[in-house]
Amino acid sequence: MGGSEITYDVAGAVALVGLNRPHKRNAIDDALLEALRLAVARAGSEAKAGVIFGHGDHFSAGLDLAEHVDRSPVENIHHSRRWHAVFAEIERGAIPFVAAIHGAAVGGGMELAAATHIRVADETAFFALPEGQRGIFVGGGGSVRIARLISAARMADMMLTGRTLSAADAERADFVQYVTPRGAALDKAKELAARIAGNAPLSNYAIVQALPRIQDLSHDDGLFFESLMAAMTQTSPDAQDRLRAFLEKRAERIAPPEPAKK
Ligand code: 1HE
Repeated sequence: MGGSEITYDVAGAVALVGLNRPHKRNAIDDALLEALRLAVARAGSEAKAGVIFGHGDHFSAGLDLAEHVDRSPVENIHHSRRWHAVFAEIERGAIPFVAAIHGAAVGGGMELAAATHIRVADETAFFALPEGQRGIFVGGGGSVRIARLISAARMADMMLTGRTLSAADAERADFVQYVTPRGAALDKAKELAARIAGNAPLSNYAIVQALPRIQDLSHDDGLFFESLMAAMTQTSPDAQDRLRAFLEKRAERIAPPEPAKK
């Protein structure tokens, strides 16, 4: 697909989108971004959930710094807006995405992960925002998405001091939702994506589209929007079938969480 900078596969109902510039630590250049856009659009039409992961030893080293040095200010604005458009297709597109992260997820790599809906990191994962050291600023939506996930205070700390977060730090900071042993993030992400793909498509769509928008509304408007979404989903044939399945004891029961490992 669009050269080899992205790999694309579908396994069952799950699209697997792999960043594939391992020799450059999956640094994101224009070609990779365009291939990512195509892969995300294809996933939205062919799959019910997607996983984004990195080939090689890292998730992504962020912006391709070699390509970046030659841009004028106006070219920079257009470049940043292209990142915004592609990441918006992930965050508010047709299907939910899970990021499987190992090694570096830095700068634009962390911004890409922030555009997905669930982040799984293995123990080797680390997160950094070296923009301050590089003399630049985030441009892939991080000031909105990362700041909302981990707080603007934590993000400022990372950008100003170069503080690096481990997988465990990132989980404590609410950036990462699952931490796995080394090498297990992709399998866990696939397992979660397969589970997500089994949900009612309209509920998944409402979660992807409505939930982030509701966070941008006032309390009262948010509650009203919620009622509209509730009415839309709960009167769908899919919901009626699934509610009946529960009442007729054909649906899976909710299991309590597994006891924590000692
Ligand atoms: C790159 C990039 C890159 C590696 N652009 N070429 N991002 C950064 O500031 C992160 C910069 N990268 C690193 O700190 C390290 O490369 C890593 C910690 C990610 C990995 O270290 P390591 O030892 O495995 O690899 P390496 O030897 O540093 O790099 C291997 C090659 O990848 C080398 O190229 P080579 O031709 O000399 O082999 C590196 O130059 C190349 N490489 N990272 C270009 N980022 C929308 S705005 C977003 C703003 C940002 O993303 S700022 C953060 C940028």
